[in-house]
Amino acid sequence: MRRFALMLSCGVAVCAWKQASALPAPGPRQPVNPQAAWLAYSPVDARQVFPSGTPIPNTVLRLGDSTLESTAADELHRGFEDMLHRVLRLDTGATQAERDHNLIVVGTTREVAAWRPSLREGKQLAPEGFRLRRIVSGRDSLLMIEGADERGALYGAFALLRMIAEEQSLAHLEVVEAPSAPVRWTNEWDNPDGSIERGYAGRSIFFGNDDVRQDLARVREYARLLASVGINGCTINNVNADPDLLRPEKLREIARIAAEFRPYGVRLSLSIAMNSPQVIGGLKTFDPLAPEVAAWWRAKADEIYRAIPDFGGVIIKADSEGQPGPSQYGRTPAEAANVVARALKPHGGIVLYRGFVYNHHLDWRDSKADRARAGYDNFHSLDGKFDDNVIVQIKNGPIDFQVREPVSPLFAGLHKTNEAIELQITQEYTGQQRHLVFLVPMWKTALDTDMHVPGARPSLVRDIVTGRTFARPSGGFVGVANVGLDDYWLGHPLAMANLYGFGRLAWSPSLSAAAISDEWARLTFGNDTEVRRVVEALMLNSWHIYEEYTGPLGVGTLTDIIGVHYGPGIESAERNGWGQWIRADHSGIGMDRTIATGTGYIGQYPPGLAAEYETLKACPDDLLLFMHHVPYTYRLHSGKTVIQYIYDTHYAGATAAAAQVAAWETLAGKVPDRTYFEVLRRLNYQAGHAPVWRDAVVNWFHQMSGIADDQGRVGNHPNRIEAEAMHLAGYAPVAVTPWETASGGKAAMCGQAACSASTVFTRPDGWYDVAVQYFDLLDGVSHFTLEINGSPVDTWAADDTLPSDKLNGHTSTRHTTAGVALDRGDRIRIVGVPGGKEPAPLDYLEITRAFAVTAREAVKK
Ligand code: GCV
Repeated sequence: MRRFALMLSCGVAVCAWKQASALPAPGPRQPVNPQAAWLAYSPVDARQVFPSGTPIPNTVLRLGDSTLESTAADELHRGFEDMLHRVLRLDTGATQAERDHNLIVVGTTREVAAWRPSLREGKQLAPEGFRLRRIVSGRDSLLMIEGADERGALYGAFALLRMIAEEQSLAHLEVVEAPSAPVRWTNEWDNPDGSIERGYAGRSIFFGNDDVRQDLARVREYARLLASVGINGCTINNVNADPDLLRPEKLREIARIAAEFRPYGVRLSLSIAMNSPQVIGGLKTFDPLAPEVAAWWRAKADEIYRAIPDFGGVIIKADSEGQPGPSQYGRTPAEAANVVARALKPHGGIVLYRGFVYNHHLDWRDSKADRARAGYDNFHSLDGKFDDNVIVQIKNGPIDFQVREPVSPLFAGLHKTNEAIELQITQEYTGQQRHLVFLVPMWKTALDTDMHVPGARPSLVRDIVTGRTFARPSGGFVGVANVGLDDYWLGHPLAMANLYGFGRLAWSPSLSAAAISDEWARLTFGNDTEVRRVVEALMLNSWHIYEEYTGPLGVGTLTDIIGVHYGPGIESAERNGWGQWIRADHSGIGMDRTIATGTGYIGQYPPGLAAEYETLKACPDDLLLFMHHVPYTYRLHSGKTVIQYIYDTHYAGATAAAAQVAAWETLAGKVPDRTYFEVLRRLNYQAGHAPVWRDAVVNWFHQMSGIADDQGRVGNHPNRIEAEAMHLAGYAPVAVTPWETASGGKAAMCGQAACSASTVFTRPDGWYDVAVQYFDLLDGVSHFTLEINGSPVDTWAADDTLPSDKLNGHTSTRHTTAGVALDRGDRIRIVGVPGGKEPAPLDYLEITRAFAVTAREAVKK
C-alpha cells in the first residue's frame, strides 16, 4: 500500500506539511503595493490617534510655496486618506481661506511667525529640524508642523504620519527633533549599463544601456522613501566610477534624475574617478597639484551646477582596488580631495573621500602585514590637512563589512577632519538578501562603541561622526543601499528594515534596535500585537543566527572572499594578497594583531580601548579571533574551548535558521499574501542553506584541528545518503571544490539526457521528510523527480539564480518533500534531467522523521 496523501511540493528547501492547509485566509490588509514598503499607510484606529475631544483635521494649510512644502501637503493628504479615510482640503498660505478651524498647518519657522506671530517660539530649531505641536485656541484646533527650513517641514510631515501609522495619540503633541548630522546619504553602486555592483535586487532604477533610464518613476518613489526617514542625499553611481558620466551629454541626462529627487529634498551626488581630467578632459595628467587639473575640476564643477543647481557633491574612491589615485603622482588623499573640494566649494558642494584605501597585494607570508591597519596608516597623518568641505568616509570596520568586526580605529584617529561612517545596507557579506539579517543591531554595536579618546570620555563613534566629540562642522552617515527594480526594492521584503533602520539611525543614532524594528514592523505590517511580536523577534535575532552559522568570534564571514562573498569558502581567505586572512593552521586560528607580538594594529586604538583588546583576559570573546591567534583548545570566557564553540554555534545557528520558518508561518493570513509567500520562500531557502554553511565550517575545522566534537555530530549523518553511494544510472561522481561545500567532498553529475540515483529504504515504516540536497547553477535549469517504487511523488526545477555556475557553497541548495510514507524496502529514486549548462547535480538525500510527526510527539511529551 502506498501512502502519499500528505506529500507536498514545496519551492526550494525545507517545508512542513502543515503549509498545505495553511494558505492564508483573506486578511484585512491585502493586497498591498510592495513598493510602498514602510509607507504602506494601512488604515488605523482613528480613536487611538484622535481620542475624544481631539478633532481630526479637515484641511491642510500650506504656508509657503516651496516644492518641499507642497510635497509635505500632498503626503499628508495621501496619508490621511489612506490611514484615516479623511480627504483633506488643501489650502495655501497665499489664499489663506481659513474657512476651517480644524487645520494641519505646514510651514517654516519664518512662515509660521508671519502667519500668526503668537505662535513664534523662543527656542530656534536646528537646521532640517522640526517642531510638531497641537494648539487649541478659541475655536481653533491646529496640528502645527513647523520646519526650521523647507526640508524640516517635509520631515515633520513624515514624522506626524509615522505617529499616526503607529496609532499614537495626537491629543497632546509637543515634539522637537533635528537630525544628528548634516550628511545622511545613501550610496548606490549602479553602473551605467544598468548592473549594480553587490546589488541583489534586480537592475538599476537609474541606468540601463549606458544611459539614464527613460522611465524614472521608481526614482521618485525611492526619493519619497528616503525623505520619509530623513535621508537627504543619494550618490547614484558605483564608487568604482565610470568617468564618462561626467561628460556634458551624460550630465544633462543625470539632471533628469536630480529632478525626480528634488521634490523630496534628496540631493543628487556622483562618484567620480580621480583620472577624469585625463580620461575625458584630454589632459596629460590628473596630478591634483597640477594647475590645469585644478582648472579642469573648477570648470567641471561649474558645468555640473549649471545642470543640477542643488547637486550635493562627490564621492571619491581612489588608490583602492585598482582605482586611479593621487599615489600615482606621489600626492596624498588630502591633496586629491582638496582639489575637487575647492572646485565645489563656491557652489556649496562637498567631497566624501573614502578611507577604504588599502593594498590588495599584501604578502601573506609576512606576519606583520595587516590590511586592517591600512585606513589608519593612510589617513591618520593627514589629520587637519583636509578642507572643511571634505569628509572622510570610513567603513564601520577596518576590513570590509564582515559579519562582525571591531570599529575602525580611524574614527578616533582624526580630530581635525570631518568624518562619516559608511554602513552597508546591501548584504554583501551577510547573506545577500537571501538570508534574513537585520543589520541595525550590528550597526548599533559600532555606533555605541566608546573609543576611549583621552580627554573626551565617553567618545562614542556616533558622537564622533556627527561632529560632536571633536567639534567638527560636518559629518554623518552613508549607507550603501543598492536598491534595484525588484518590487521589494531589496529583494527580501524584510531587508527593507535595513534601509529604514539606516535612515532612522542617521537621524537619531541613539535609537535602539528594538525601537527601530518596532517602528518598521508597525509601519510595514500594521499594529497587530502578534504580528509585531513575531516579526520583531525574527528581526532582532537574525544577525546573531547568521553569525552563528557563518563566521564566529570575529574571524570574518568565512565566505569565498575572492569571489562572490556569498556561500562558505573558508580557505579562500588565506594565502593571497587580499589580507582577509584567518591564519588557521593545525594548532590554532586568528590574526595576532597585538602590540606585543602581532601586527600592532591594536596600538592604533586609543590606549584605553587598546588595553581591552590587547590581553586575552580582557578581549571580548566575539572579537577574539580578530585580535588574537589562539590554540583551538583555548578556553573562552564562557569556559568553552574555541573549537567546541565553533561546533556548537554552527549547529545552534542552523537549527535557529530552520525555526524561523515555523515562526513566520504563524503569520499566514495576518500579513499581505504576496509578502507572506515571498518571505516564506526565502526563509525556506535559508533553512536549507544554513546547513551547507554549518557542515562546511565544522568539517573544515574538524579536519584542520583534528579535534572531535564532544557531542559527536561532526561527520556523523545517520539520516544522510550520499549521491555517490547510491545506485547511479548515468550519474558520475565528481569532486567538489572547495571540498567542504559538498557532503563528503563529492557530488554526482549527469552526463546524458536523464540520469537517476536510487537507494533502498532500510529504516522502519513511517512518515518521513525527504530532503534532496543538490546544486542549482546560475546557467541552466535542471529538473528533478522524486520517485518511490517507480511512482513520482514530487518534481521540481532547479531554477533559482544563485551566484555561481559551479558546484560549491553558493549553489548548494535543498528541496524537501514533506510527509512521505515510506516502508522498509521501498526504492527511492531521484531522476535528474539536465537543462542548459546545468548537469542536474546531486549531493545527498537526507531522510528524517516527518517534522509534523516529531512536532506531534513533542506536544504529547
Ligand atoms: C564597490 C568591497 C566590495 C567591492 C566594493 C568595495 C568598495 O571590496 O567587494 O565590490 O567596490 O568593497 O567598498 O569600494
